[in-house]
Amino acid sequence: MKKVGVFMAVAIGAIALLAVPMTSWAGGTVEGKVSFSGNPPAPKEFLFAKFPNPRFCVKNPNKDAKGEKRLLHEVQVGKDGGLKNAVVAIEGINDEKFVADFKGQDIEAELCEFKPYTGVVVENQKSFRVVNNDEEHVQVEFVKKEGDQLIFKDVELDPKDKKFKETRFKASDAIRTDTGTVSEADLKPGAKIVIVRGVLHNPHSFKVKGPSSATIFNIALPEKGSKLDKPLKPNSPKPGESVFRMQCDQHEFMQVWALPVTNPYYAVVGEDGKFEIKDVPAGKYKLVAWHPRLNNGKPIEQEIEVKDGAAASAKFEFKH
Ligand SMILES: [Cu+2]
Repeated sequence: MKKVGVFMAVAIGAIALLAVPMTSWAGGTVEGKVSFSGNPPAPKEFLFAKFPNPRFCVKNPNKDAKGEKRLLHEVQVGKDGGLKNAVVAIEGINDEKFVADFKGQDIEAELCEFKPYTGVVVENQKSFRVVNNDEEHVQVEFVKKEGDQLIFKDVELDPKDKKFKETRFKASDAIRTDTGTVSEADLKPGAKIVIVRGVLHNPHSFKVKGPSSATIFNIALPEKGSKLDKPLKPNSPKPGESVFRMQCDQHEFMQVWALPVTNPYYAVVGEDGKFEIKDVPAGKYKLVAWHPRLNNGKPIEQEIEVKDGAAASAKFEFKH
C-alpha cells in the first residue's frame, strides 16, 4: 500500500514538472551561425624575451614551434568556417533589471592569458572581476641578509633586462619553495633554491570608441589569488557607441574584448560559429554580430522577427 502511495506522489510530481514550461512558454528562439570567409589574419607575434616572466609565460600553448614568440590568435576560425569568439546580440530591448543585476563572469589570468577572450558588459556595470591564477617556480641564489631582508638573485639572466633579477623576503617569513618552506637558518650565501614567486599581471581596461581609448581602471595583481572587483565607471562603454577592451600592462598579448548589451539575449559563439538565443520576447529587432578584430570592430546588423513558439534564423559572414 505504501509503495503505491510513493509511486502516485512521483507520478504527480512528474506531471507538475512537465506542466511548468507549458504555462510559461512565451517568446521565440533566434538561432544561426557566424562564419568567416577569406584568409584569417596571421596571429600577432610577441617575443617572450621582451616581456616579464618569459620562462613562465612560455608555458602557454599559443606560441611558435621554437617557443620564442607568443602568438595571439585574434581571429580564430573553426573547421566548418565558424567564427569563434564572435558575439551575437539583440538590440532594442532595454531590460533595466538585467542591467542593474548583471555581474558578468570572472576573467581569469592563466599562463599569461586572459580567459575568455570575448564577452559582454553592461553600461556602468557594478562589478567587473579579474583573478590572477599564476605563480612561477624560479631557481634563485641566496646573496645576503640586509637589515631584516633576505636578498636572492635569479640564477638565470632576465632576457629583457640582461641582468639578474632580485627578489627579497622578510627574514622573519618562511619562504615558499617547490618542496616546502625554508627559513633564514637554512640558508648560506650561494645556496640555490627554487622559490614560488607571484607573476604580476596588471589588468588595464578601456572604453574604446573608434580610434580613441579612455582608461576605466588599471590595477596590479601581484600574486596568485590576487583579485580585482571594480565598477565600469567613470568611462563606461555605451551600447551602440563604444566597446570594452582590457590588456595586461605587463604582458601586452593578454587581451579581452567585450560588447555592451542591454538585455540577456546574446550569445558568445564557440568554434562551430553556432548560436541559439532562447525565450526572446516576440517582436521585430535588430540582431548584431560583432568581432573586435574584424569589420573595423563594427557589428554587422540584420533585421529579425521573433514569433512566440517559433525559431527565427540568421546567418552572418565576416570577410577578410
Ligand atoms: Cu600579465
